Amino acid sequence: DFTPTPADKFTFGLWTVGNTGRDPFGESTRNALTAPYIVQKLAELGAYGVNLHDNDLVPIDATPSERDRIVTEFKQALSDHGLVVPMATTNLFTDPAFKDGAFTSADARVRAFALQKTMHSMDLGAELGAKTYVFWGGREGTEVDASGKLLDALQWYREGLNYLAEYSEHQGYGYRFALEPKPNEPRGDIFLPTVGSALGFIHTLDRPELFGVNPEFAHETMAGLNFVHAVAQAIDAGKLYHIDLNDQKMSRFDQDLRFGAENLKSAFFLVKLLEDSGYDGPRHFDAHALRTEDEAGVWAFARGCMRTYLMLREKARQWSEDAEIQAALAAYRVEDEELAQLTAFSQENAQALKNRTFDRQALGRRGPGLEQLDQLTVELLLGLR
Ligand code: GCO
Ligand code: MN
Ligand code: MN
Ligand code: MN
Repeated sequence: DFTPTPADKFTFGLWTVGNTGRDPFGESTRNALTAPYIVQKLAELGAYGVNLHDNDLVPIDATPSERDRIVTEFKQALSDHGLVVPMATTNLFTDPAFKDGAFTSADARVRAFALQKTMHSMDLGAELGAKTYVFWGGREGTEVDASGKLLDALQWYREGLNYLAEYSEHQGYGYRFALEPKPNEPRGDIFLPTVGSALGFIHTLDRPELFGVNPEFAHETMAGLNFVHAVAQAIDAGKLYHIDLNDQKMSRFDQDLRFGAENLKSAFFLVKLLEDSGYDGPRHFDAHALRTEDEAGVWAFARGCMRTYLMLREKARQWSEDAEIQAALAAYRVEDEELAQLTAFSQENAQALKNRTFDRQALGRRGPGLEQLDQLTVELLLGLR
């Protein structure tokens, strides 16, 4: 009946369901919720875990004893309600110190402070049991490139990540790091704007094996890209370490809509891809309830994210068992044993392939049946098959 259980591995950020609806044009529309209360409510809804930035839980100016009290209460709530913290991250964007970047600030003091803050946050995450550590470079970027720092910024970014990976290994934390690309907002242009850029950058790090990506539906969509393709490339590279699920109208400001609220068909192919690929990490919803909503609307939003995922998972199962769809899929692919031989490279095979005659007109005439296959998919999604 599409009621989630912890086995489904659904997670939310404290900052997501805890969002009070403030935006650049208006004040909060709902009251803040305490972290232990969020834990209790998410557990009641069937979630698996909760993720956090350091300052979602511990205020940036908390004293050590305040920190310890807050963390103790939070851990108590986690154990009372059976929730885990699979992922942690650092807030390197709210404080004005980070207004021109954290790891990529032109000010060496800010860069060192960003390392310090992240190490403390990694300590907190490890204490809470997190195994994945996310780097979302919200302020890493520019509005104007008159700074002339682009090449230096990438080098600073690399040094920062290398340093923190070393720290994690020395502490025995065993974190896997996930870079989260975003094209813009809050910066005019954020460094490493897409999944492809992040994947390329990872191979320039000292320990690339510790780094993967945390792709977000909204972020690739803002860039006008196909999110499902981005996730497929991350999976192909063995780099899908985490995923941020939400929804977004293409090319707009960051909307963080409820999963499936906008691009239902893409959401379906995404769920199908994740399930078929054997991805076994958390299904994290980095989305926000609409600013119009009260607290009841927040829980309707959270329940909706999870139910939609489960309904699409069921649809993916039906799709794989639908005889007509499977027949159309089978007809779409053409295999040829003789050509399989010839396209295995050797000098002789290459020569034979060059000499081979193809019926180019026939190849061009073939209808692959994609209209019918896609229409069958639409009908299945609409529940009319
Ligand atoms: C955004 C980002 C953030 C990050 C979060 C965790 O658009 O604001 O998606 O929500 O995911 O900071 O790193
Ligand atoms: Mn986002
Ligand atoms: Mn956002
Ligand atoms: Mn995100």
